[in-house]
Amino acid sequence: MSRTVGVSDLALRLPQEHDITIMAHENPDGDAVGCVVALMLMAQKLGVAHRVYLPGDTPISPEYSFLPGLEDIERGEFPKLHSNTSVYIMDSASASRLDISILKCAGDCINIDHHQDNDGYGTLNLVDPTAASTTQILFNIFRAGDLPIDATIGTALYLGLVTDTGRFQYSNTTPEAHRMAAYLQEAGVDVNRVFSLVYERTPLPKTRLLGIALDRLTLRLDGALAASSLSAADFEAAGADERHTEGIIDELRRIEGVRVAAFVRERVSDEGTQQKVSLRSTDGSVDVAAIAHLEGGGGHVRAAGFTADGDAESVIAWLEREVRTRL
Ligand SMILES: [Mn+2]
Repeated sequence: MSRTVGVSDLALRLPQEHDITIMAHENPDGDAVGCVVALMLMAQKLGVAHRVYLPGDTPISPEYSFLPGLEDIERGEFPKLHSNTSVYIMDSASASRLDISILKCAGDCINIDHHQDNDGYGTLNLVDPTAASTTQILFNIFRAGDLPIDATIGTALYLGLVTDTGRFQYSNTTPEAHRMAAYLQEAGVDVNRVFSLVYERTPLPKTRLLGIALDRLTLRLDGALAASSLSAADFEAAGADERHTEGIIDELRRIEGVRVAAFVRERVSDEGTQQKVSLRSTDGSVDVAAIAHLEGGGGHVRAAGFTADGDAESVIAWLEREVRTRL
């Protein structure tokens, strides 16, 4: 059983909850972290019992470490949920990025997201692809319920907004996004402090990793496709890990004439070696989500990703063929 709900439905429901579990997708970005922290703080304020869980073991990016409550987020193996807990899942397009067994033993599973390809896996679904960030949807819920947004909750909501809009520069930057930012600034959010903490504290390994990635950069299809890859050895040489890859794809994407950017990095685990691939379409004329879907991935028209077997060069060669047919 699955049905669509609106902002006002959840605004009514949230303060009446007794016990909620808050989740987001693995490898959490600023929006995912912002969502879980904002909802956790609001649950605290409302006196709603809650626990917070993020699947996977990728550490939360240090840029977001200034948010409160991160130490309360449970990671790794998740214990069985009460059958009556409502699970709020934020910013996750499909249940494949979550542990399905978690959903089986829960009460209502509430899917709150802005990805256009969200598959509606919740028992209740609030999916709004026009929202710039999932924190914007959460903001709308809080506002509809007249729930108190203080400077701390506002900062968590703002983090999702500022990161998912590329600091209010991407095409998802609507007047609504700016209005939300204005509201939050009036609620006490220090936007310059967030900027300093998120964007002006680059760890040296991240800069070193970027250097290697730019060194590996190749242009294909007459410059329409920019591709780069990093091996496990590269990560080691830079003293870096997956957290430090954020932003590399943007350097590839912004090269003049590039229509598709592809960033491939090697991941070695107990299950073997795989390639994690991020894709960006600069003008939306090539639907990179359609390419990612071919390999079981997901995303938006302009930003998508997937995981593949094989070496980086063969993955990039495959991408080159797929992109060529779409130019
Ligand atoms: Mn998001």
